[in-house]
Amino acid sequence: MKSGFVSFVGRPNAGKSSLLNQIIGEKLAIVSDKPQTTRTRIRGVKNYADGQVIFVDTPGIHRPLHRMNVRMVDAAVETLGEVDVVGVVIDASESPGAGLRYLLDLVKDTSAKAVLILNKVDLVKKHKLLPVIEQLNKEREWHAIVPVSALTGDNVAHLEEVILDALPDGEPLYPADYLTDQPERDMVAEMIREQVLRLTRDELPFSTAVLIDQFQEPTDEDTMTRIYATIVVERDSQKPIVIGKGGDVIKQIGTAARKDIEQLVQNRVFLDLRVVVREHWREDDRILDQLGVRDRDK
Ligand SMILES: Nc1nc2c(ncn2[C@@H]2O[C@H](COP(=O)(O)OP(=O)(O)OP(=O)(O)O)[C@@H](O)[C@H]2O)c(=O)[nH]1
Ligand SMILES: [Mg+2]
Repeated sequence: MKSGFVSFVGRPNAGKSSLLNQIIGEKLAIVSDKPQTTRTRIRGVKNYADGQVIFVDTPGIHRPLHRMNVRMVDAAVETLGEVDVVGVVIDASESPGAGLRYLLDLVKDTSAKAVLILNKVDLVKKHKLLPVIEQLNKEREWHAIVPVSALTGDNVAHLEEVILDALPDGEPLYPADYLTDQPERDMVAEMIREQVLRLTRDELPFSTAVLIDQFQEPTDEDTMTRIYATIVVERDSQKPIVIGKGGDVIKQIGTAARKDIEQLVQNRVFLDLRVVVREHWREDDRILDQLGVRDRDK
């Protein structure tokens, strides 16, 4: 039997969370077309006939301008010294730039086996992929280079084989029915934030957070799951954007998030959303702790 940890690290938007979800077959991490979506590490555990893999999704590595972003990047970088395999996820449809350079330098010193994952191959013509592989092959000794599409699932099973094979011998570290380290409450907050990301633009996605104020499990008298949540924004001017004309945006956020949450909790959900302004919350350690923008292991 094999067992161990693999972290997915890469630039924002490379498709790390999509890949985690594709492998696990459940939506463990929210995904958006905006960068810096993931803010914490997210574990997903998968069992195979010959082993167990703990996949760790991480926030995208970027230049941090706020305290929150320092925590995010730290959470990703820390995994480099803790895992057995590092999956360096690269958006193969993007031309290489300074960000990629920084990422490759960062993973240079990891003692973990490094697997280069070229994602989004559904967007790239094969003949254009080969020079990219050749170029990146010169960068370091890769344990393997695996092109995949996290979106279509193309070649993902092969990637899983490569990862499992690279892990040390060992017994499973988690019980067979263990899926993720994320508490349900956190997943609910993330599902709401995912809809905020989907329905807003510009600075809003970056300066929004979601706090769960109350999570009422169903009882014999009240069979609904009742959730009260707060959407935090940074400035007064952002509040009306999240709420929308006559409340239409927040209504859309609520309706869409509720569908996902009902799927998650397997029950009918009453969802109450409010919006509050907390200036500079991205610099506020107390709020960041509350939001779980931190290492869950510490
Ligand atoms: N065409 C295509 N799009 C993809 C693929 N993988 C991810 N995407 C899209 O790329 C965008 C970013 O995906 P995420 O999974 O959120 O990326 P991430 O690396 O987790 O991003 P951060 O959390 O911001 O670091 C989303 O719009 C995805 O739908 C892929 O294989 N093909
Ligand atoms: Mg992500």
